[in-house]
This record gives sequence, structure tokens and C-alpha cells, in this order.
Amino acid sequence: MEEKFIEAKRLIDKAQRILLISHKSPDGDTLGATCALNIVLRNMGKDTTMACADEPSERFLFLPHIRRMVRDFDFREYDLLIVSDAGASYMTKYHEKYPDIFDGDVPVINIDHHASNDNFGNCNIVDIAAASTTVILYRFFAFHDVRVGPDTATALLAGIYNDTGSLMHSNTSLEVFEICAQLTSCGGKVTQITKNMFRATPVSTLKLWGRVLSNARINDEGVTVSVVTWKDFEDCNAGSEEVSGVVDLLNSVPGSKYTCLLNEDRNGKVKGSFRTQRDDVDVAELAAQFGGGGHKKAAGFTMPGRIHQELHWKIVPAQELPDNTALPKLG
Ligand SMILES: [Mn+2]
Repeated sequence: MEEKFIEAKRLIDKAQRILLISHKSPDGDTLGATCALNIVLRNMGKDTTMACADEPSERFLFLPHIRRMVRDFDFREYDLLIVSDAGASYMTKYHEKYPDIFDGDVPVINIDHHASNDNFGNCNIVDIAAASTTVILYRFFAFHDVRVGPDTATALLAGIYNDTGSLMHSNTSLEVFEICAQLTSCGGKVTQITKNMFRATPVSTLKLWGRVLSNARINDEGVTVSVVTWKDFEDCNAGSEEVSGVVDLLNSVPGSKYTCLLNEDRNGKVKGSFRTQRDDVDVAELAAQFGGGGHKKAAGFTMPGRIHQELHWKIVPAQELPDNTALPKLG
């Protein structure tokens, strides 16, 4: 990892205009990483632009300078791209708009912790054991003795809180606690993170989560499954991003093998999210079977299609019914 840190610093030293890219449907880790880099690189005298193909949801707007984030740019105006938390270049969605963006004309630093990362950068700082991309960034800053101020600390903490489910997931290691302590002593504000990211749920989201929770069941294989359709989003007046987070709530059924939430959008795509609490289940492997990826305990996929409900009906003969089952009187 240390050679990578040196290599990345060399690329940064050589560059003046740096484009910082977060992945599509951005979460607190990709945004926290980009915001932290933005502050640190500006302090080093670099010109930076933060970019994301999708608008960050409201609960991330407390992150430092996030409102300066743009959607479009001319990548040729930059001499370095830094992509944070994207398991593959297509996760940025910018390969659609700018097909040759990752062709190597402009060097790319790829900082990430997804097991599925395909090392699309010229310099790949990938550690699949890291709890979040901001953990890797923290190490990078520490390695180069970069001063971390309160805003940078809050941004880095936001990534950790996002990817550890507020320090509740099994990736909450000793290192994570130590980094959190360090970042708190640098002035990082955990209350801002919990208030904005975890305790800010609009009624539309609560209603949508209600649909997801009431659709939940355990199937024959001991898997907790639930679905949410585009009609649910419409009925609840909820945006597609409002479903994020509920899968972790579903993943709390005792004894469940893993959790699967299927989520259908208006444009004919079905997203599957997997979570598990078990050490002997690898949901990244499962997601890969559907062309997706992720981490051992949290993964997902997207495929074109629609959700169809399968109904099973059967007649239970009267003599097999429990005595207290009241049968309707016929005639
Ligand atoms: Mn992440």
C-alpha cells in the first residue's frame, strides 16, 4: 500500500487541475471521500472540481462544500482524475457521457475498497479489507503527514459511518475505532453525521419503508426477502434513492441466512440488494451470479426486467385444519 501512496502523491504533485469523481447514486462514503480530497488538495494549492453523475441526496448536503459539486465537465481540461469508492469505472456513469474518459489520456487514481474492483486506474489504491474508502484516505493522509482539519475529519467520518452502518456492521474493526477517535480529536463532528445521515427521514421515506417491511417474508431457504415496485414509489411519493437503508433494517431477522431486497424502477430495471449477518455466507458471490458485486456482507446487482409476483394457493382438507379454525357456513 505504501508504494501506492507514494505513486499517488507523485501524480498529485505533477497535476494542477484535478477532477474528483464520486460514483453514481452517491452514498456517504464516496461523497465524504471526494469532499475530504477537495479540502486537502485545495490546501495544497491545487484547482479542484468535484463531480457526480447523480445529485447527492439531501442528507449529505451537510458535507463541506458539497454544493459545489457539478454533474458535467470537460475531462480534457484536467491533468488528473481521482475516483473514490467506485468498484468499476462504469460505476461513475461517466463512461456513458464521455466514452473515452478512462482511456488513459488523463491519468486516473482509483481509491476503493470493493472486492469487485477491476483496477481501472493508472494508480489503484484498493484495499478490500478497508471498512470504507475514507479509511484508506485517512491512511493516505496520515502517511504523507497531511493536516486534517475539522471539515476534512467530518467528511472522512461520514464515509466510515456510512459504510459501517454507524459502527454497527462487522467491518467495524479496532482500526475503525482508532481512526474515529483520531478524527474526533481533529474536530470531526459525529453529531452532524448522525443527525443528517441517520435521523433525517421524510414521511415519504417512512411510507416506502413501511411497504418494504410489510412485504417482508422468510422463504423456504431461510432467506429474508422483500420487494418494492415502482408503484410503491409512486404511491408513497418517494424518489428512488429513498429506499436506501431499509435493507439493513430487513437484515435483522434472527437466524436469517441472508436478506434480499428487490427494487424495481420506472425504467424497467430491477435492483437487488443483499445483506447478511453470517460469516459463512458471501453475498458478493451471490450478486456476481447476477452480474453485480460488492462486499462479502453487503452486495447488489442491477438487471433489466420487472418484478412479477408468484402466488401459490392450496386447499387444506377440513380434517387437517386445526380444531379452532372456523369454516364459513355454506348455504
Ligand atoms: Mn464505500
